[in-house]
Amino acid sequence: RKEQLKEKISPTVTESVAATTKKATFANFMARLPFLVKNEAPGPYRNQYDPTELEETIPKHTVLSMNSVTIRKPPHSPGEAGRPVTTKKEDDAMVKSMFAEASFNVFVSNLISVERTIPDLRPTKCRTNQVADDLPQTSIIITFCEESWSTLLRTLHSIINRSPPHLIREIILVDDFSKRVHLKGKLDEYIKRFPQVRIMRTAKREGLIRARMLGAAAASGTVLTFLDSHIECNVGWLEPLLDRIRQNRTNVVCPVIDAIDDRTFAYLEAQTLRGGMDWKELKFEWRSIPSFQALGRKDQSWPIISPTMAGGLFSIQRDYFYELGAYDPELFIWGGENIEISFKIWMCGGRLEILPCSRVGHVFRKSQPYIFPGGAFEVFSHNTRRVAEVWLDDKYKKIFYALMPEALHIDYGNITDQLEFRRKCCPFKWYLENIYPDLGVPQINLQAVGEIRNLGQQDVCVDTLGGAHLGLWPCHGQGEHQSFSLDKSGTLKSGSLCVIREVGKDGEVLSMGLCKKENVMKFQHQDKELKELGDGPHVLTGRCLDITFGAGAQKFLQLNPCNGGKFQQWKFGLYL
Ligand code: LR7
Ligand code: MN
Repeated sequence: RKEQLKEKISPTVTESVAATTKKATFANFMARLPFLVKNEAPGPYRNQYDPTELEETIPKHTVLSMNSVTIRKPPHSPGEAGRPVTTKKEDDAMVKSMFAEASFNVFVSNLISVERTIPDLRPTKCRTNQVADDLPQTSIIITFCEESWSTLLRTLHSIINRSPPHLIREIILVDDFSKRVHLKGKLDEYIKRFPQVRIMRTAKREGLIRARMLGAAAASGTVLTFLDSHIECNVGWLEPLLDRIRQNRTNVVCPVIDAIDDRTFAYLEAQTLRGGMDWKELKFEWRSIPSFQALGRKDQSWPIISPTMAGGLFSIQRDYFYELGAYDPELFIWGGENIEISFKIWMCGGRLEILPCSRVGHVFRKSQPYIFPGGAFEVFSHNTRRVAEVWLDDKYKKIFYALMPEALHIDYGNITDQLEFRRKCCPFKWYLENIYPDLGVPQINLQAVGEIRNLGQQDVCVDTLGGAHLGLWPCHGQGEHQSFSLDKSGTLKSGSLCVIREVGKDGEVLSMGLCKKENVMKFQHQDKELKELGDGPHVLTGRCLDITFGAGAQKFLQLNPCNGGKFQQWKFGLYL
């Protein structure tokens, strides 16, 4: 009955037993690697994954050698084998309030053993693939901010139980200025049972990027392995990562990230995908593996070349991390660093891969439970803008701004050091052509974006005035009501609304309205002027956008006969 159940939950368990008879070897693994890499000669191989070891039996030897306290589970412990956990109706209120604490189901997480079993979801071949005998040791760095108790402990136990002890130099926890009490003395007390676990605390909120760098600076392993604080490492997760780095120190490798459901904590198999990118916000996205790349893979256990990484889970040789300039230390709190390091790795001579034989589950959640000092949008845009300014060539930078003109108004600080570093790396065009040829470059239909500043007056900008008639206001550099775009056909927009002409009892006014063909205005932006276009392309009416001065210091935005004067000259924030 137990066997049947196992099979149902994890069909791979039975496959692993079958695999013992095959005695497959993988000695030529490296020699048959896909394009782009010169790897060092493979070393002496040994089968490190004993295919006869079932998931449940693997923790034992490690637990003993770690002096860990063995946690005894009740016979029907919830969530075993990665099954979903459901709760009773009467617990709904509790579930809801505890959900708010972490943006995942803390109530359910607390019911599950910190040493629960999870299904081994590796491609079958992984059980017999071999890795080198002399793998480098890794330091594991986990930063956390306000992490829940049970998820943090499950993270730790899963690492310790499912990693060969001699491969872990140390586990460094970096508490990024959490306020929750369980993350103080109680945590210090708990980790005493793990001699290899240390905790560092930041003196102020640093954000995950700088917190990771603090952890890295204290690490002494040959390899650095970064992990999130709500994960579960799966069987044999570590060896393939270290093996690949041993083969070439400039390989940077990620596990496949399985999903731990934020509501039920079910451990769910992730599709085998690679990391991609969306041009808007330079955001990481999962993408399918293109056929040209799939062809280069002999079987499902082969590495997947990935243009970008998700960010949270990867191994990198320590010295190489510093050769790459680590992370840009001016990236704040959360976001952007994953794209930064991905670009860096590829453009500065490294290689980024996802290894299907290495799997780690991560609790995917829809929002963050901690505060973003300064505002989430501001922090994220600051980071992405830095990455765009440093790593995108001019042409591509403009695409970024065309898709995210709001970013033009976000301060991104000084990037001199980053630009200096970048000089020794390949152009972004090289990355696009060689590493991510299928990304595609969006066709941008815009001429200019950003504020529209008058050249005759000091610090006067066109302003939507929040929806009333279009007017003028001192330039504030914050975007919003002063953020416009002019497309190639001459339509002037702010957000999704267009500049339109309305004739009312006070005569003609310019305002913002729905972009209907009958009333949108069109402009030809030439010699700094914004010339009104009449019906049909290139028909000028002879009027230009102008400032009319009223009684006192009153200024109005109007269309007047073009006269080449200073008040009819305008400059956009950015020309594309
Ligand atoms: O200020 C902070 N300080 C921290 O130490 C904010 C966060 N953190 C910690 C946090 O406790 C967690 O351990 O940093 C880690 C990541 O933060 P999460 O879990 O709140 O966010 P996330 O899982 O969405 O983070 C993803 O994107 C981030 C962008 O900066 C990082 O790259 C994370 O590493 C990344 N996580 C993953 O890649 C896991 C897989 C998710 C996907 C796709
Ligand atoms: Mn996370």
